[in-house]
Amino acid sequence: MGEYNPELEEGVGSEVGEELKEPAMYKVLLLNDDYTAMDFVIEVLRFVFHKSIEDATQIMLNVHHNGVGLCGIYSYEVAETKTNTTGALARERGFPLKCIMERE
Ligand code: TYC
Repeated sequence: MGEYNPELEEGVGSEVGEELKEPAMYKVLLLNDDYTAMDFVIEVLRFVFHKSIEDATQIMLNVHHNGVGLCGIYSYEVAETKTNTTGALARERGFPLKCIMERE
């Protein structure tokens, strides 16, 4: 997608040697709401984020109790794809589930 990608930004930070730095990483977070089915959240964590049933259940309950939970940390492109896929699946199923990405 041709959206804003800070990795491609020029100017400040684009100094000699920049290419030797590790690429920025992004947290993908799930937000709690009162309507999304717990089973659906577990499904998303299993199939989009490749979590085991046990880990997916733990992350879902963590979000349910604390309001937010970490799904994983990825490169910009991977984080963006997982965030968008989660949003699309939720919309398709009629759930208000919110998935966001945040620079580490
Ligand atoms: N709070 C939801 C419920 O009680 C479950 C839920 C968990 C929703 C995690 C969103 O990211 C979420 N059905």
